[in-house]
Amino acid sequence: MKKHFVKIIGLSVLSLAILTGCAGSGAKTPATPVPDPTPSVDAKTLSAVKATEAPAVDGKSSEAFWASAPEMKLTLSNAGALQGGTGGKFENGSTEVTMKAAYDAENIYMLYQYKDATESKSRGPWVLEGGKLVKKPYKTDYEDKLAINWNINNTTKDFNEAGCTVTCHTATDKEGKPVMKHWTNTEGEVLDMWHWKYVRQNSLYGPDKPGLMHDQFMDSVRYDPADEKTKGAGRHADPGEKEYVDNVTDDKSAPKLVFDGPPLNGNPYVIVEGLDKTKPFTADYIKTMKEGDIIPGPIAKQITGDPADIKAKGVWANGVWTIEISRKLKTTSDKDVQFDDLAKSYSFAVAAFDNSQIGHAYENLVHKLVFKQ
Ligand SMILES: [Ca+2]
Ligand SMILES: [Ca+2]
Ligand SMILES: [Ca+2]
Repeated sequence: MKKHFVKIIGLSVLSLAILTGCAGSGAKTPATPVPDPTPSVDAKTLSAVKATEAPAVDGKSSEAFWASAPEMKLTLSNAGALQGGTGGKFENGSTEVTMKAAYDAENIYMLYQYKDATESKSRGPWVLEGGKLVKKPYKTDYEDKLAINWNINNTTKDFNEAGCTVTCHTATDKEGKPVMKHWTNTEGEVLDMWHWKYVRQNSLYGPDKPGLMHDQFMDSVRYDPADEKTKGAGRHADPGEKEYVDNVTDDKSAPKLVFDGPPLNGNPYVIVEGLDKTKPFTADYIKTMKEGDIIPGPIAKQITGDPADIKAKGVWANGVWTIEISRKLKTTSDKDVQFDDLAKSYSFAVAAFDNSQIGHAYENLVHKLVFKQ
């Protein structure tokens, strides 16, 4: 009885955090968390089936095992309310995600499908406007993204009941404006964060080859407005190479590179180093452009190692994203969830970003992945 009581108190505190934290300040209308109507096992649990073939990670659900894998649906909402409504649009700030999972002796595979009316494939591009090159702001020109967080070794307290809510904090930036940041509450609490980024990583090896889902983690580093190094608070890329640089000169007045020929990666809004042919940007290049022409905002890197553990490919068609991913069941990094006991369940939570750097659609829920034997 006592234990039950403590749990209720604990969850009430979490509910309060939901109201006052992530969806709270900065939002014009604080979002009211929707009570979870006694969820069935199926709504909360994703069963990974055995993959009968190694899938092509191509963003198409053409493999036979995907047709028979059970689906789990989850609703992400409140996208417009975050960070003063600066992004995470979707229709009414909400989208429904259908998920499937499969595995073989080596890998886990996942399939996500969700509605997004816009294929947001530019990220701060340079655009010729009125004869001048203008760097578009992230507020209006950003990529689509998807994130999934896993509780590494169940280190993060209350994540398995409440999901990312426990990591969401309201802080104040240098100008005194409220900002929302993620970090875990205690040292040693670590989440594995898989972050798919359409522009920067989907076409890294060409239009028809798998790209990456950026492999990151979240720890307890707190946001301190006086310390620029804590801008990302608890969010970090897995140790290794940085996945991109901005295509700007040091004084930020012009692009650094332009394509020399067609964009071989398939997306004209990103230059992939080592794949696309490029030449330095010069003022003369503008004479070859016409009004509305663009120069990519980011230069993406074909990274390897710890931050490159997850293969992914997203394809947008008719207002729906289909994203297929693959990761080894086990890696050697302590920044990664290890699916090393297939009899266990693994808690995760999902968020989606529509043309948005920070604001995202999310849920105040957590789900469990189990492996069907
Ligand atoms: Ca979009
Ligand atoms: Ca990793
Ligand atoms: Ca990781």
